[in-house]
Amino acid sequence: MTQPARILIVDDATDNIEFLARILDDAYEVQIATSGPMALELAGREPPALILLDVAMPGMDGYQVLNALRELSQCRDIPVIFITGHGDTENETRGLEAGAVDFISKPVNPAVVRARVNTHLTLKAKSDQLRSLVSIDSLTGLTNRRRFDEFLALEWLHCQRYGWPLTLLFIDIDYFKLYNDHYGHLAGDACLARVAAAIGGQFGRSHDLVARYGGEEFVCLLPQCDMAKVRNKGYELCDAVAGLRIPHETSPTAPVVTISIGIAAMIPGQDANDPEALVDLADRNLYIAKSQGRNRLCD
Ligand code: GH3
Ligand code: MG
Ligand code: MG
Ligand code: MG
Repeated sequence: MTQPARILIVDDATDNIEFLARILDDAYEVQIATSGPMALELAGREPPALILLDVAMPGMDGYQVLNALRELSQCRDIPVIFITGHGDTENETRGLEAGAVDFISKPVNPAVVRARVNTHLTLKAKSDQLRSLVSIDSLTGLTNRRRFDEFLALEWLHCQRYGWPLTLLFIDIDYFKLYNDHYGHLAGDACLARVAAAIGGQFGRSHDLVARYGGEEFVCLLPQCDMAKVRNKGYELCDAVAGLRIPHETSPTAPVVTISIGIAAMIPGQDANDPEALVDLADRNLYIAKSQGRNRLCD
């Protein structure tokens, strides 16, 4: 059985809260906040599937709460429905412009609340599904280049803000053109998928990102990692791929498929101003690993 979606109701008036909660609590898990700061605290800790947000609240009003939510990366995409005063067109327009997905006027009609909540949860699930489809490489099942570029840009800013180092491993299959020439392009595709799975299988931490960067090139982005550990990870990756023992008769390096790795580590904003510098450095080190004989890493 799937968990019911969690809805956060934010309102300063307890009778409003009780009324809304009663409408929704048979189909959803309902969570309550009686002020803006409390809503931000709850949503920031564990983002709900949707937020019903009262506009008129003392202290922090609904618009301020919405703005603050959009500043939190984990809350940025939560659909927010405003609850506004009866026939209050000005507030409704302002709410939609501020990024609310919908508004519901008081006095609240139970059927309307249920229908709108349901619609927005369905839309959100569909857009999440689409987003994951456009982020995945279909041959290998790894994150694709497009998503990697987005993730790298965000991670770069994040590390820059906190002064944390960011590490990139740039991986390239050795003599893959010769592999295709000898075994055919279809066998090449199958080989790519197996190598990708072996690389992906070496990463368990949820904040490490492994992606297919292009053709037979892969990248691993590791936040907050010291160089000794990163080097070790690089050796493990080389061993994992060579350990697949995929025959490569025409490779001058070894009779099996191998990879080479270039490593770069930088403190964003201190060592360089943009993330391309990190990719460039890893790529230069990859080139050195290739020229030193392949099936190795260089940092
Ligand atoms: P090096 O050791 O210097 O990296 O040599 P290499 O032959 O691997 O390098 P090169 O960049 O010349 O060749 C990469 C090859 O990867 C060429 C291309 O046909 C192949 N390739 C790229 N994408 C795919 C793919 O999706 N499927 C298959 N089968 N081959 C691909
Ligand atoms: Mg109110
Ligand atoms: Mg290449
Ligand atoms: Mg290659």
